[in-house]
Amino acid sequence: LRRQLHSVGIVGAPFSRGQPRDGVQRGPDVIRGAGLVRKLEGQDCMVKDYGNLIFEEVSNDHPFGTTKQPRAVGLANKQVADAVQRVKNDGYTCVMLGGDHSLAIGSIHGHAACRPELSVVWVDAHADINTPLTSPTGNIHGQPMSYLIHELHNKIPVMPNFSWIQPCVTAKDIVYIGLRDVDPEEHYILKHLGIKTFSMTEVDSLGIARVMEQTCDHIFSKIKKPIHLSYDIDALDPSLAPATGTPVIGGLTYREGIYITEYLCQTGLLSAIDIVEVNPKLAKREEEAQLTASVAVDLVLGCFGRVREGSHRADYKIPEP
Ligand code: 6HN
Ligand code: MN
Ligand code: MN
Ligand code: MN
Repeated sequence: LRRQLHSVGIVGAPFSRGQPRDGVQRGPDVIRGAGLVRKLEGQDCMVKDYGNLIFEEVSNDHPFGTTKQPRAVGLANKQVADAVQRVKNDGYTCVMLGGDHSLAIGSIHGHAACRPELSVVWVDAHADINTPLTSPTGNIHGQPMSYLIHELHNKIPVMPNFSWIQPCVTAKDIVYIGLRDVDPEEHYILKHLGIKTFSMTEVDSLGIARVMEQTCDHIFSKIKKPIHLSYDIDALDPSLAPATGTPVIGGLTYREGIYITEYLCQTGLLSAIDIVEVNPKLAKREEEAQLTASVAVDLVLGCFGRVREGSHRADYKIPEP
């Protein structure tokens, strides 16, 4: 199998205000610490690490209705959107390292500014499609999709620091994989908008290979569109990714999780990737933090040409004695 060369632009987003648990802001550094850049370069990727964004403290960030810390989340996401747009304009496939999943608002928004026709593959135990008015928790990491979908625009109140956000994805251009903890209001929204979902039940019944075939049939039904892959580490089973804020039993195996990335890579259309919700502070032991980070690295490697059968350079020759 011949390797194709990828150019990868990495943006760290050390941000936690989309949910209440401290530590997820250390995600970018623990994922880098597990060897991300070195391993990508080891598989012949051209890597530019743009470093971490710097988020200012926001004072008097009182709730808007029940929604917590809207000003901090709105402001941070504007920075993420600008950064992702820059990475795309520089010609890289963008990897945004979170941080909590609220950051997908900015990542998808910035990506869509450069690639308006994009489709979204959302790999997660959760649907993250609550509106501010349906959210049972008020945590914005459970809401990002609701701000981005055209069909939900009239359900979204105007919140402080959110006025720059315009819906940029259509319900038919979204596929979910790995769902197993969906709130009733979210379930209604998914069905009402006819969004394609592969819950863990479909992963069980179809197998991950047919899930990926059908995912691509769905998003490429008309034209080949660039793919935004938003990968919440809690899609994986907690035995593999224990260091995360909202773990749910019964998740993707390592092989299923990696297969998703290998399959999307070989479409040649992966254009931006989020890896979010790695929280080393929630590990019971240091090994749990390291396991979670190294699985996160393996997901990124799968997105950029790593194949389990192995590979070799096009010009390789067996040495002669
Ligand atoms: N995540 N549905 C719950 C909520 O708070 O809206 C959980 C969200 C989890 C979000 O894991 O990115
Ligand atoms: Mn999740
Ligand atoms: Mn729930
Ligand atoms: Mn999520």
